[in-house]
Amino acid sequence: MVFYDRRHLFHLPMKELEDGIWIENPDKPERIEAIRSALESSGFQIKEPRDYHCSHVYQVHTPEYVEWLKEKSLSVSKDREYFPEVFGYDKLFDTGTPVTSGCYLGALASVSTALNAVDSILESESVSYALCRPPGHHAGISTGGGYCYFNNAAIAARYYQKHTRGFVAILDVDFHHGNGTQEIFYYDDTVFYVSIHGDPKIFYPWISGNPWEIGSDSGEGFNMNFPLAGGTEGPEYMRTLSKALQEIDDFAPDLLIISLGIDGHKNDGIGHFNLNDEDFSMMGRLIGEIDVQKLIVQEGGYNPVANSSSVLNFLHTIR
Ligand code: OKP
Ligand code: ZN
Repeated sequence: MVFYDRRHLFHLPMKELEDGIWIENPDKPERIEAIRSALESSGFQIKEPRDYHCSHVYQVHTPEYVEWLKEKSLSVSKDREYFPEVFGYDKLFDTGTPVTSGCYLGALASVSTALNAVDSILESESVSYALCRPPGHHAGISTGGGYCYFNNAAIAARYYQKHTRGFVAILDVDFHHGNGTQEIFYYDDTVFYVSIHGDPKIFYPWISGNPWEIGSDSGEGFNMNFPLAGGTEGPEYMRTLSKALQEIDDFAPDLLIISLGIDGHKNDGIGHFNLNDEDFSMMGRLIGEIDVQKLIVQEGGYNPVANSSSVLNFLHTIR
């Protein structure tokens, strides 16, 4: 089942500060609208989600952060955006993630999209796809960043556990390391976070994503990072994916959440792998070999054309 919420259209970030220069913000509504219309034309039925009480957000994020974002967002005027002035002393950790007038409600709708998909899983759907925007995997316990405000996948994992007490694995295949998801579950042995991403020595978010970050205390061994070089092609990527999937299979989760980014596609302007449309078919096929219910949560992917073909391919092969 596919879930989508049109309220993401009210979140319209304008600019991002990159290396001291203002550029156009790549998190455009079109990246998601392209996927939606591709899914519609190939016969997928798309459900508009119902809303959930905002309390689910507090299973992951601190009240201080959520309240701060709400107040800032609801007070910024429609044609403006708020950027942190002093980094390290504000609740957004980078220069790409402005507070817009629509970001709070948009981020809540994005969370709802993921929670609706979890409900379908609880009602025994085998694979569900949450077409989320804004994305979530960079959002940490009390910080936003990397175009992310609330961590959709993490909130979905907690919501699932609330209903089942089950074990959850999160496989993150976005080009960037999901520092937020890693942080949220770092001390937790009930959620296994596994990520394949561009080497953080070179690529955003720089602060995390190394192989020695393995989790801590009871979470030790339940966090795993597979950094890859820029330019990585399909065959090497699939070898790494197979290793990651073997680890997930050993963990034997009750639910597998896939943080699906398309920014590893060769035509994506933000990520730096060399994957093509067919590689996303192969990814879906390999992941589908694990016999467990699956929740796919959309993360990055900035080329509308690559997004739609790759998501279609991925959804056609996963099971
Ligand atoms: C979000 B997601 C700053 C560059 C920041 C942000 C990339 C965010 C990616 N000089 N670029 O994981 O797709
Ligand atoms: Zn990304």
